[in-house]
This record gives sequence, structure tokens and C-alpha cells, in this order.
Amino acid sequence: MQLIDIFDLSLIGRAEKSALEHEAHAGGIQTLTFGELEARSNRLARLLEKRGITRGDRLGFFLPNRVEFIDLFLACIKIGAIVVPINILYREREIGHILTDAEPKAVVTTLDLATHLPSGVASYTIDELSSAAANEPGNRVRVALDGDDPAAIVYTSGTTGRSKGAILTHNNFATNAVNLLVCWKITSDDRYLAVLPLFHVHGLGNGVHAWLASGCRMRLAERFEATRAIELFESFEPTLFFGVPTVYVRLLEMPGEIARRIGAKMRLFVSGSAPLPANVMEEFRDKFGHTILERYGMSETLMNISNPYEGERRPGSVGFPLPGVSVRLLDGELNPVGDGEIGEVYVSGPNVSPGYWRRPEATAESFVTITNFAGRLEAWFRTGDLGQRAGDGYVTLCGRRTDLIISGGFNIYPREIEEFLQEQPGIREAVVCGVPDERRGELPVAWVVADDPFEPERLEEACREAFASFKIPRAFVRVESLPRNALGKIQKHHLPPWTRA
Ligand code: MCA
Repeated sequence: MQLIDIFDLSLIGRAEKSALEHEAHAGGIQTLTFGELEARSNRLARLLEKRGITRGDRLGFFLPNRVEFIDLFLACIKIGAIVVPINILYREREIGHILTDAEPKAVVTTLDLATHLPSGVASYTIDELSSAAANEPGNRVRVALDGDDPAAIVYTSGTTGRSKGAILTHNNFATNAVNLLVCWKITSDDRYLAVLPLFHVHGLGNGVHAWLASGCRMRLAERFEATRAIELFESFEPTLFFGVPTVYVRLLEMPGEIARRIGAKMRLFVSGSAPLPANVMEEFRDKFGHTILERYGMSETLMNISNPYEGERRPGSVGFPLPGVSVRLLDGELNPVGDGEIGEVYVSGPNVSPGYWRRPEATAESFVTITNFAGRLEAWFRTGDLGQRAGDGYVTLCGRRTDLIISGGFNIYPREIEEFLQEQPGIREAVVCGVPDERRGELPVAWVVADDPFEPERLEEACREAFASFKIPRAFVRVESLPRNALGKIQKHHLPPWTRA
């Protein structure tokens, strides 16, 4: 059984069942059955093969949330093409790096987004592909694949600044989907409201895959918009919802009566991608009548640890390792730390990526080999996150070994912005740190050593052209010099504090 076989339980096994509601381009809500999705993706698969895309080829997805994203994803899974999702907020500098690294046969995008692609990139618009595919036969397409075949390459930056492509195999995704169905009791009776971007594994690997594997009904929204949340929840009446903490902070703005009405129809709210503040969890329970279930995952490992569905969903904790996932908290010498002590989180299991695309050195740095009690060597993935385990097994994350900033659930790696700022005229040194923010968790701020004339507006403009909007420093603080220790390492906690005016 591979990933597509799990999805076939619905695409074929529940062919007549209503599967997906979305806002049709012509307006109104269109509903598709699993059988219709099966035929649509078969047609696209045949078209891709006609256009020379076969097993092992990469295909860039530079697409917003829309039903055709799912059609194309399924088509790739069926023929063994490798999906390369690209954050639609990315701009030429970020996209160019991904295309150079992954070397996709083509990028599939929309007319609007195509303007952000570097010139000369082979691309199709999803509308052209979908209309051309309509003439292809809709019967099944299946290519013999190994579960260890790459299904996707998901770009996630690293401390080095240039993003790395985490390879996710068919088996990684299959393991994750099965774990979530079992542990979060997701069934075909659920109604899943999808608001997270499909270019990230939270929306794709958790949301879409749990929907396809369970055969539940999904309403696909283009994105989360607080102003439309009430209408979405009230019209679709979901039982299942995945969000990042920023989304839950926004949902708390709802009037109490409406929140209670929505909560009465809901079965499960799940949070991840960033730490969920305990006060948000408590306020949410008071308002919606549900205790949010917090879990911990990464693009490189999908889901690792989750609070239990039954039993205590402990505020501030991410719960216990998922079935088949091994988690260890280790010190600098790779020895396990004691209960309550802080160690780095290491993960091993069928959910863990085999490594980074064409980056053997980055892969080597991210895995350690440990001899298990039977004397066998095992590869353990270094998450870069710090954690501690209580005596009863609950794991609590407590910071990061790296300087990662998570803003609204989006990952920001300071080095990428620091290197760019230091390329700007007049900027001698730059450091970017996250500052706490009620709504987004953290916001990026830059401290710079700059020559006269110091023009922060110009810096912001340059960043806006180069990066996704969520990465742009909210302020550029000029300092005489950056505080460094005896080894020359920047001591970020000695930077002059910045608070939003
Ligand atoms: C945000 N923007 C978007 C989207 N989201 N544009 C198009 N499609 C989107 N889905 C734009 C906003 O308009 C804004 O643009 C800019 O991005 C920053 O948005 P933000 O300031 O964050 O505010 P927002 O618009 O209210 O969005 C809040 C949000 C969004 C809905 C929480 O940040 C979001 O969808 N975050 C989820 C990210 C995610 O899926 N993370 C999972 C990564 P402008 O500045 O031009 O106005 S995977 C992961 O972390 C691991 C695997 C795990 O464990 O899950």
C-alpha cells in the first residue's frame, strides 16, 4: 500500500460521495465527488506525461489554494513526479534559488503569479493545463513506484540563509496521514474546513492528506481571512479545523454567541507550526467550549508529537510522540537528558525525510547516527528545537538552537535577510531577530550598523522587492556597533530593545 492506495480508499472507494466544496471561479459554491476528483487527476496525469513529465521529474507548484492544486498534486503522485511547492508570497530572489536547486521541468502557476517568476522559466498556467487535460481520458493512471520515492521537495531555509529542499517520500506522507486519522479520530463523517496554504505541509500533508485518506468532506478556502471566518464556519459547519496560533488569536475576536454556536458543531481544533500561548488556549476554551489540541511537527519530519485526543491536552506542552515516531532529548554529547532537563529534540521514524535535495553536507549535518540497544546504527534527525520531558512523558518545547523566527506560522531565517541587508550600499553589519507580537507570535526586526545617510525606507523598499512580505523587518534600528562576546559572536540579548511605536 502506498500513498495513492490510501487516497484510493476515497477516490475509488467513495467515488459517489461529495468530497470537496470550493468557490467556483464563476461564483457560487461548486461541490465535487471523489470520483470526479479521481477522473480530473487522471486526465491531468495523462497530459503531464504527454508533455514529457515522468517519474522523478520535478514540477513547481506556484499556486494559491484552489481545487486544481489538488488535481495536479494527485496527478503527480500517480505518475511519480515530484511536487515542489513554492510559497506564493515568495519573490524572484527566493523563487530563483528554489528553481536552481530543484531544476523542475516546469512551474505551474497563474497569470497573476507568473509575473514573479524569473524570466526564461518554463511554466504553464493551471488554467491552460486544466482545459487541455479535459480532452484526455479519465480512466486510472498508475505507475509502479517505491514508497521511498520522493513525492515532494519542500523548501525550508536553514541557518545558512539559502533554503534547503527537504525530500518527503510517499511513505513519509502515508505514515503521517495514517497517524493523524488514528490519533485524532478523523473519519468520513468529519467536515474539514481548510484555510491554510497548500504550499506548506501543514495545509497539504496534514489537511489535504487526512481528508483524502478519511473520505471526509472538505471546504477549501483560498486563505484564512478573519473578516470571512464567521461566514465560512456558519455556512459549512465544520467538525475539524487545523490552524496556526495566529489564526486562533484572530478567531478569539468573534462575538461569544457566535463562537459558542460554532463550537457546538465542532469536534476538534488542532494547532501547530508555532507555540500556542497557554492564555490563548484557555481563552479559546472559555469562548468556543473546546480545548485546542496542540501538536509539533516540521517540514522535514511532518508530525512528531501530539497531545492526546482522549486525556489531558496540557497547555504549553505538545504531548507525546506519535505512533512509530521515536523522540529523544539529548545533550551536546548525544546523551539523553533526565526528566525535566532541557535537551535538543531528535527524531527517528518513517515520518522523517531521508534528507535534503542535492545537499549531502546539509543532510550530514542534520542527522546523527546512534547505536541502538540491539547494536544497530540508526539515523536520528536534529530538529534544532529544545525540549524537556516531564516524568509522565509530556514533552514541552522551550526554544530553539537556531535563530528561527516564526511569524504567523511562516518560518523566517534571519541569515537570509542579514546577508541581503549587508549587500545594500552603506550597510556594514546587520542582525535580524524576532520580537514578541501578540497576534503573530514574533515579528522580524533588523539592527544595522550603517554609514550616513541612513535611509531605512530605502532598506524596507529593497527588502519588499526581494522577499515575501512576512519576512520584511518591521523596523531598522541603527546602532553604532553590534554587541559581541570575546569570541566575536553577536550577543542578541544585548541589542537595544525595540518596541512598536
Ligand atoms: C498571508 N498572506 C497571504 C496568505 N497568508 N497571501 C496569500 N495567501 C495566503 N494564504 C499575506 C497577507 O495578505 C500579508 O500580505 C502577508 O502575507 C502577511 O500576512 P500576515 O501579516 O501573516 O497576516 P494575515 O493576512 O492575517 O495572515 C495570517 C495567517 C497567515 C492567516 C495566519 O500568516 C497564514 O496563513 N499562516 C499560515 C502559515 C502556515 O501554513 N504555516 C505552516 C508551515 P501583505 O503584507 O502584503 O499585506 S509548515 C510547519 O510549520 C510545520 C510543518 C508544522 O508543524 O505545521
